[in-house]
Order: sequence, then structure tokens, then C-alpha cells
Amino acid sequence: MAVSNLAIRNLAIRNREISEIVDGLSADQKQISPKYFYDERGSQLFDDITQLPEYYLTNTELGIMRDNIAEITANVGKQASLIEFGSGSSLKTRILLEHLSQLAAYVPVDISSEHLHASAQQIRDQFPHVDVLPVVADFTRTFSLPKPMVMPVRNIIYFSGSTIGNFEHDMAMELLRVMYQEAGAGGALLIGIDLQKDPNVIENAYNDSAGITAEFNLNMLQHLNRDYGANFDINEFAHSANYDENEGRVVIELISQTDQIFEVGDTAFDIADGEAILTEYSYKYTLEGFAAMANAAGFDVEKVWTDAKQLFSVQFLTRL
Ligand code: AVJ
Repeated sequence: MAVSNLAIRNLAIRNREISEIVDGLSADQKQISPKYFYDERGSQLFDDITQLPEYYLTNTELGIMRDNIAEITANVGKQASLIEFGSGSSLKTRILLEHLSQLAAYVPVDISSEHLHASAQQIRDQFPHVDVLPVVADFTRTFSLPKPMVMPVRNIIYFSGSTIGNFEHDMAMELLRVMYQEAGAGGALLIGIDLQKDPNVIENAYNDSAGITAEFNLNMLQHLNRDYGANFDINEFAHSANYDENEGRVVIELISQTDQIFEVGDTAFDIADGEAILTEYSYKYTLEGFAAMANAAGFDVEKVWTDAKQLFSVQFLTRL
């Protein structure tokens, strides 16, 4: 029987993921990586979250981009290669592409090949003059860049949505160092960073009244049941999101509603009534705190754009 290389490769990836999930659930603090939020339904639910009145992040970042687009594109300059960390089907990317008329290339980088190629094709359809060169890679490690038809003047790394907030300090630093490497000489980083603010505003963004964030969080268990041989009883877990002001992070968890046992593949786990599975951190920064990290990774904070309420920031960092 012929088994394709692709099938073998996918199996190998899946086995690695299952052992990663089992390891996380075997730790003292049970945890599952936030990357498992994003199956098809999870991606749809996240899109829904971005439309919620409580979830200020997306609309605020969009507003900042729209209000400052002339300055932003002036900082990027002409004939840059725009390298987006993440597959970039968002409105923010479209605003940039609409206003950066002389790009050397647009390079979306994503680990999911399917998602990446679908959104790359949409970008090509909407921006036929742009050289779109998708790269399948795990952007937490360095990867090699494609050669555009036109020689880029500089690389601009784009990382929107405050996605860096998912990473704890050491990993966030590592990611900034990867972006420094990928930017190369003369390169820069355009990044969206959520800011520390009234804890109630933050907590409401992760505890919306429509219950979409709860659904998004619980869907992770459904995803594991469907694709990773788990048997979670979705009805026996509850969504929880609390802002820890000292750590500057939202802690998002699934709380067991009873003493129970669940399995992932062949491994069984006990979980007590009230015990948590950590599914996500969402770090919020002060401008000073983020600047210190950027400096330590070799960047200079050249420009910070914020909204009137200082909820969110878009920052332009150049290599020191
Ligand atoms: C995609 C990581 C930026 O932290 O706000 C939204 C994900 N989780 N609601 C965030 C998320 C729950 C989001 N990021």
C-alpha cells in the first residue's frame, strides 16, 4: 500500500503535538498551548471575538492604523519587503497593502500551510501588483526568506494584534530576537502591543457578555477530542479569565466543575473539582516595559502611535 510522504509527515507532526499536549497536562499546573485554539471553528470564534464591543484590541489597533497611515507608510519607506508573522488575512494587513504602493514583496509567514496559501491567494486577487511570497515556517525560530523579483531596500517585519502577549518573557524575548534577525541590516519591526490599563476594561474583554470567549476557550477541548484522541466532557469545564495586575497578564483557564478523569490518546489524567487547565496568557505592557524588552533585543523604539485613551499601541522599532 502506498502511503504518501505528506501523510507520513502529518502523522509525525501529530504525534509530536500529542506528546506536547500530554506533557502540558502532566505538569503541576495543567496547561495546553493557545495554538490549539485555532481549528476552523476556533478561528471563526476568534473572528467573532474581534467584533465584540468588549474586545477593544482589534478595533483600537485598526483605528490607530487608519489615523496614522501616512506616517506609518513614511516610516516603512519605498520598495520594502513586508514580512508578516502570521498569515495575515486581516483588515490591518489590507490597510497597509493599500497604502504601500511600492512594495518589493509581501511575505506572510505561517505554520499552517493550508491557511497560509488560501489567504495568500486572496491577497493576490485583491492586490495583483504585489509580489506575494508565502513561507511555511514556525516563526518562533529563524527561517530563510524568499528572494523577491525586485531587490528590497529593507525588510519590515509586521506582527499585529498584540500576539506577542501570548508569550512569557523569555519566549517573547526570543521572538523579538528572531524578528531582529529576519529584519536584517537596515530592517525594522512594526508591531501591535496592548497596554496596561484599568483592570476592569481588560477583564471585560475576556469575559464578554455574549459568552463568545467562553465558547472559544471551551472549543479547545472539542478540538482535542476531534483531532487528538481526547475525551473531555465539555459540559464539566467552565471558562475563566482574570487579570493579574502584578504580572501584567490575563490568565485564561478552563476550570473543572467536578472530580473527573479524562484521556488524551492512551494517557489518563485526574482533575479535581475547581482545578484549572491554563490555556492562555495575554500579557499587557507599559510603554516603558516594552521599550526595555525591545532595547534588550537590539531595537530602538523609533515611533509609538496610540489611541486617545492609550488602550493600545502600534510601534515602529528599528535595529540599533
Ligand atoms: C490573539 C493572542 C492577541 O490575547 O487577546 C482573545 C487571543 N484570547 N480572547 C488575546 C484571545 C481570548 C488574543 N491574541
